[in-house]
Order: sequence, then C-alpha cells, then structure tokens
Amino acid sequence: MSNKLRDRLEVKCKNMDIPLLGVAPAERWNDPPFTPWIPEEFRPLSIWPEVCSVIVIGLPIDLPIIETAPSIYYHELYNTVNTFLDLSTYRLARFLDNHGYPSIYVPRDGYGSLSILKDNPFAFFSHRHAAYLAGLGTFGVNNMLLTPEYGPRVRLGTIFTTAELPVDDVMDIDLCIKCMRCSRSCPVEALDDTDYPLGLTKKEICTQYNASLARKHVSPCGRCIKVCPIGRDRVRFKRTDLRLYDREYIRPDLHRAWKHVQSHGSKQV
Ligand code: B12
Repeated sequence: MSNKLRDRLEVKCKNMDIPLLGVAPAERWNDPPFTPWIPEEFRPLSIWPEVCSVIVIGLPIDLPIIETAPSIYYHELYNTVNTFLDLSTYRLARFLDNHGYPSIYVPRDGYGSLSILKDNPFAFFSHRHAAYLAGLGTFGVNNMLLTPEYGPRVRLGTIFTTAELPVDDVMDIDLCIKCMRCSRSCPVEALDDTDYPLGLTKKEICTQYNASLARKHVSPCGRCIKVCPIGRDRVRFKRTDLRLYDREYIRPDLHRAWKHVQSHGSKQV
C-alpha cells in the first residue's frame, strides 16, 4: 500500500487544477451496494484483470454557463471539459506509469454517436458508479452522481492502475433531497416520478431529445443538472433561490442574458 504515491497523486491533481479525486479498490465492484448493479463484464477487473485500484477525478461545470442551456455556450463548455478530462486522466496514467505502476485511462464517454446509443444505450464502463464507489458522492433522482461541492455539475473520468493505493470510503449520507425538480424540469419526461426511487433515466427518450439538440448545435440538454439544489457552487455563484429558473421577475437580468446567448451561434430550440 503506497501512502506516498497517493500523496504525490493528490499534489499532482492540485497542480493540474483537478478539484475532485477519489480511489476505490477494484474488488469493490464485486460487492453490489444496491440493485440493479452493473453486470460483471462492465466491472474494472473484467475490463483489465491487472487493475488493483480505480482512481476517479471530477471537473466542474460552471453554473452560470449551464444556466444558459440549451445553448452553444454550454455545448462549447461540454466539449472543453471533455477534452480536459481525457487529457487529465491520460496524463495521470502516465504519471503513475513513471512511478513504476502500469496504468490506463478510461475515456470520459466511450460511444461513437447518439444513433449507436439508441440501439445499445450502455458504455463499456460507468464513471458514475466508479465515482460512487470512490466516495465522491451519491446518486440523485436525476441518475447523476451528486457531490457536496458541485452537486451533479461535475464530469467524471477514471484511471485504472496496478498500484495499491489507500482508498476512500463510500459516502454514507444521501445527498439527494428528492425535491423532484430534475424530474419536473425534464422537457421530455425522461425522469418520470414513477421511476423513483430507482432514478433511472428513460434512456431512449433522453438520447432522442439530445440528438435533436445536437442537430441545432446546443446539445447536451443538461436541465436536470442545472436545477439541482445540491452543491456549494450555488452559494459561490449566488444561486440559492431556485425560483429564479421558474419566475422571470425574480432575476429579469439573468433571463435577458440567457435569451441573448440562446439566440446566437446556434439554431433556436
Ligand atoms: C450513455 C450516456 C448518456 C446517454 C444516455 C443517458 C443515460 N442515462 O445513460 C445520453 C447521451 C442521453 C446522456 C445524457 C446525459 N448525460 Co450522460 N453519459 C452516458 C455515458 C457515456 C454512459 C452511461 C452508461 O452506459 N453507463 C453504464 C451503465 C452500466 O450504467 P447505467 O446506465 O447507470 O446503468 C444502470 C441502469 O441502467 C441499470 N440497468 C438496468 N438494466 C440494465 C441492463 C444492462 C445490460 C445494464 C448494463 C444496466 C442495466 O443498472 C445500471 C446500474 O445501476 C456516461 C459516461 C460513462 N462512460 O460513464 C455519460 C455520463 C453518465 N453522462 C453524464 C451527464 C452529465 C449527462 C447529462 C446531464 C448531459 C450533460 N452532459 O449535460 C445527461 C443526463 C441524463 C440523465 N439524467 O441520465 C455524466 C454524469 C456526471 C455525473 N455527475 O454523474 C457522465 C458520467 C459523463 C462523464 N464522463 O462525466 N448520457
């Protein structure tokens, strides 16, 4: 067990502006914490039998930008964070390699196109479940991993390493307060209340809607993460009064700004 390597990894992440880091032992996947759990072939030890520890990082989605969604602004941020995620997990794998522990990254998404997802809506590996097992947060009704710092407004990336690192505990509190704002705000009712408490998305409907937004250059939708009340980012960005999303008179300046962004650089939704 290398405490020193974990310390070095934490410093490395700090220097790379990566705010969230968690580690889970690869065997943790074999002890399902809830059902339905991910089938065996999706687990780290099935994908890479040499893996010992699974490292998960999280990068934030800025709340003032996702508030403009669906928009070209959020679309661009999504692409930027995705690139940063893949570069970061790839670099961290090299960092661990250089310390003598062969390691590999897992791409942040892992699908070729939305039309492929329509026929087979699963990626070969789930970062959400990895982040849950690495103690970064808990699942919300919106089917996203909620974190104390950013709620669901965080994108996740994973590294498989042969290093045996000190691990984090799974969070023992439920961050989701079941306010159902995510479910009510979904424009295509893909998070139907009747799914609760499973919180599983109607993948086909969600995917289809995102495909229609992609044609207008304003994908992904992101409403279910925009309206989530969880996350200290709401305090930092002064967005604790959630009525501002429903009632224009609370912040007419913001609604004007969102409309302005939405009417440039993309087709209208
Ligand atoms: C496919 C996908 C989509 C699809 C389908 C939606 C969906 N719910 O899967 C589309 C394109 C529509 C989409 C939309 C969104 N996504 Co998406 N998406 C993914 C992706 C690539 C794979 C998810 C997956 O297949 N997981 C693997 C399976 C095993 O997990 P699961 O789907 O949760 O499966 C459970 C159930 O379905 C159930 N189950 C029941 N029957 C069966 C049968 C089988 C065979 C299996 C395997 C499972 C199963 O059991 C499983 C375990 O609980 C991941 C990236 C990744 N590789 O993890 C991102 C990811 C989940 N998405 C993400 C985000 C943020 C979003 C959006 C908010 C869009 C956005 N970026 O703004 C929306 C939210 C939609 C929602 N509320 O669910 C983030 C989540 C971050 C977080 N904090 O949790 C991820 C992790 C990307 C990332 N790298 O950060 N997404």
